[in-house]
Amino acid sequence: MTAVSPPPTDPARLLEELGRILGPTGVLTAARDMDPFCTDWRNLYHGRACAVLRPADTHELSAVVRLCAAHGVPMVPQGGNTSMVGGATPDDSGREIVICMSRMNRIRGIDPHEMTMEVEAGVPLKVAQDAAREAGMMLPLSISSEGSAQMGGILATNAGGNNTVRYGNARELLLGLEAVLPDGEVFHGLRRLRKDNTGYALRQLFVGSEGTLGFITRAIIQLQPAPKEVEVALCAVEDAQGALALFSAFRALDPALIQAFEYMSGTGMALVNELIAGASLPLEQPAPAYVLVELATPRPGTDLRAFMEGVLADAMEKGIVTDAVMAESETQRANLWKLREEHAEAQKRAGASVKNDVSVPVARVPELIARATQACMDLIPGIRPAPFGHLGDGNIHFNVVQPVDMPADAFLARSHDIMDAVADIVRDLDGSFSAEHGVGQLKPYMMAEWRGGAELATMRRIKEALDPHGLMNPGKIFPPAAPR
Ligand code: 2HG
Ligand code: ZN
Repeated sequence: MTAVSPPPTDPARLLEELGRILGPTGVLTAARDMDPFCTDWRNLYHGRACAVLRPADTHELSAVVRLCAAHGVPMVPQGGNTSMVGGATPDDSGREIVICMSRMNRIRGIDPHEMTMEVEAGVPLKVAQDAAREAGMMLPLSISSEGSAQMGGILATNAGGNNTVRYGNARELLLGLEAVLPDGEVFHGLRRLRKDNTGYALRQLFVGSEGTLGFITRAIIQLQPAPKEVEVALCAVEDAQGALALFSAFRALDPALIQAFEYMSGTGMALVNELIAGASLPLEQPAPAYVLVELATPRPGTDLRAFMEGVLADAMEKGIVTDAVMAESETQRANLWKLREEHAEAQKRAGASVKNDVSVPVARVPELIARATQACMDLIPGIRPAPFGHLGDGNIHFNVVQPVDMPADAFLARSHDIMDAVADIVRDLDGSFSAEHGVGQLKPYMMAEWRGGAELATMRRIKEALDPHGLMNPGKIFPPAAPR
């Protein structure tokens, strides 16, 4: 990779010029104003920035990127700052400029005939979901951080979440894209065509690029019809094998109905129950593991409830499910989802934890969970494995929480031992070390081993072609290049 350019010759002049473009509220330089933008959600990374910029539209962004590029200043794009891998946090040199997309937050239109929505990058996912719902449709992407996570970051990281099992990842929802390239030029790809074979699908290059190729500024997203019937159940199972058997039972009958199929460990659920206000397990007994399944259909009169009851009754008869509860109201549905969505927050409150956002072929999830649990317990006695996640698409958050009596620092010092032990098993099961959270600055060291050879070399060539001076989100995705 090309080395990052030297520091700007005249930072004061640069800031003055940036202020002229963005106005006084568009440039933050006081440490207390910049702090929230320099620390990640997990509190793993504490950077320093030369400034935080808040452009209001593509035109302003393009102008400031052009200026930063001319001064050789590295730029860190930031949306809702919800990265789990430090993907939006600057380094600690104080040379990087964070460019925050929050002011570019307009929904520019919803087309009911095409069933599309045009959004700016800084629109929070929840706001976009609500707008789709008000228009009688659905934006089929749901993640725990949807109140804060923004559409630009969601696309830049190809976020997945709870509905991937049915609708795919963010990539699959994308029809058109506008982006600002590392030199400030605007890439105009805001088309809404289902068929458009005109060479490389460049818009997809930005999806999953984690801000290393430019700034996503606007996008056209495919919506879906609003569901007319929705059913949610929480099921107790003995283990992940039982969870997989239940998934297979639903899938065999009608895979198109499965909106979400989520796995939770007994340990993780106990933490949610204990540490999250208002969370309470609506089953008689705690279980070793749980499934949250959501079915939905846009067709009224389907009697989804009878269908779900039938599948669950059969699974109980076969001993696959030991107990289950189905939501009977919108409030109950939200309460069941709360038990799942608060897993990350509960684990944060439980002490230090190590996250492994991994994926394997769906049928191998039980083996992943069994083997990784054993490996972690062998590594650190008393460790609390609390795996959970999107079983329906094979993405498990194999997270482990520190032993109760171990100092957090001592536990975190073992992070890479834990990550490597889990990664060994994931590799053995033909999986990926980064399923939906991305590589960020947490995992670049794994790239050479997992995506080495032609794959990483091709990525480097694309990066060098678009960002020859390495100014876009340095230190993310790519491991430092070996000296030539
Ligand atoms: C989720 O599925 C998020 O809730 C967060 O992807 C997962 O905390 C995590 O590891
Ligand atoms: Zn997830």
